[in-house]
Amino acid sequence: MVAYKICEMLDIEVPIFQGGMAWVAEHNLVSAVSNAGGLGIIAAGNAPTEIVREEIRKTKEKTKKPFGVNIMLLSPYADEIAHMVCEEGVKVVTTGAGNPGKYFELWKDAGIKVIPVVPSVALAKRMERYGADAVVVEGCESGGHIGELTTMVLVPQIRDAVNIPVIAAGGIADGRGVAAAFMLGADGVQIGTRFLLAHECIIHSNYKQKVKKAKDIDTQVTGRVTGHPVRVLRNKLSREFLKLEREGVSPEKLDELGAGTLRKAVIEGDIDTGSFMAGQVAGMVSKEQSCEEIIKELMEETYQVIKTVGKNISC
Ligand code: TUI
Repeated sequence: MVAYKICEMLDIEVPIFQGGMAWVAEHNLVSAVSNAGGLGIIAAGNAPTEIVREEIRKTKEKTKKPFGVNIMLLSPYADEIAHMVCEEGVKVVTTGAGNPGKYFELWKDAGIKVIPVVPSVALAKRMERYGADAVVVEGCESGGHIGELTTMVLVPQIRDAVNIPVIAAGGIADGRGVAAAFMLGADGVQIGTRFLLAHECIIHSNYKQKVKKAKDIDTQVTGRVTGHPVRVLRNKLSREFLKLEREGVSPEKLDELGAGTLRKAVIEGDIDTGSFMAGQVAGMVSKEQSCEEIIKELMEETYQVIKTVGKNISC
C-alpha cells in the first residue's frame, strides 16, 4: 500500500474522487463512495440552495466519512451555496464551469479544503496562487461541461506548473486509466461515468442501459457555439442540437433547447429528449457493481498494471 498525500490531506483511504455529476451525485451515491474509502462529492448543479443543504444533511446521516460538494459556478444559486457550505461544515469543496477566485477567503476562513476543476495550465496556476489545496485536472474526454484539452496532455503540463496535488479526470474508468494518470504525474483520480452504473446510483434505468450499450464513438459534444460545450451520449436531442448549431441558430435559442434536458434523462429516462451526459469511456463501462466493488477493483487493477509494467521494463 502506498501512502497518498491526497488521502492524508482529506482523511480518505483511496485517492479516488467521484465526479460531482449534476442530478446524479446525490446522498445515496456520495455516501456509498465515501463509505468505500473514496471521496463522494455532492453535485449542486443548478439546484436551489435548500435542496443542496438537504443533500448535505442526508449524506451526513449515511456516512461519518469525509465528502465534498461540487459547486457549478454557472448556477444562479452558486453564490448562496458558496456561503451555505460554510454553515453546514462541509470539509471539501470542488468547483466547476468557472473561476472560484472570489470565494477563496470565505472558504479558507471556514477551514474548507478547496479543489477547483481546471481545464488549463493558466487557471491551475491562478488557483494555486489563490491558495487552492489541490486541482482536479479535467480533460475533454469527460462527460458534461468540458474544456478543450485531453487528459493525456493536460495532466503532465499542470503537474509541471504547480506544486499542489493534481487529481486527473476524464477518460478514466479502470485500473489501466488510474495507473496511466499516476504515470502522468497525478496524485489521484476523479471518476464519473463508471459510477453511473453503481448500484447506489439513482439514475433512471434507461440512462444505465444507454451507458451499457454505448460504443467508443457514441458520445458527441453539443454547445460549442453557445460557449458551453457538453459531452453527451448521442440521441435524437444531440443530433437535433448539432443540426441547429450548423444552421446558425442563436446561442440563446440553443440554451433554451438545452434547459431541463439533464433532468429528463436522469429522472424520467426520456430516451429522445434527455441529455445523457457521459464520458468517452462509456464504451468500456458495462458492469453494474456496488461502489465498494468498483473502488476495490480499481485499486487492485491499478496495482497489478503497475507491477506488470514495472517487471517488463528494462533499459
Ligand atoms: O463542470 C463540469 N462539468 C459539468 S457542469 C454540468 S451542469 C451544466 N449544465 C448546462 C450547461 C453547463 C453545465 C455538467 N457537467 N466540469 C468541470 C469543468 N470546469 N469543466 C470545464 C470547467 C471549466 C471551464 C472554464 C472551469 C473553469 C473555467 O474557467 C473559465 C474562466 O472563467 O476562467
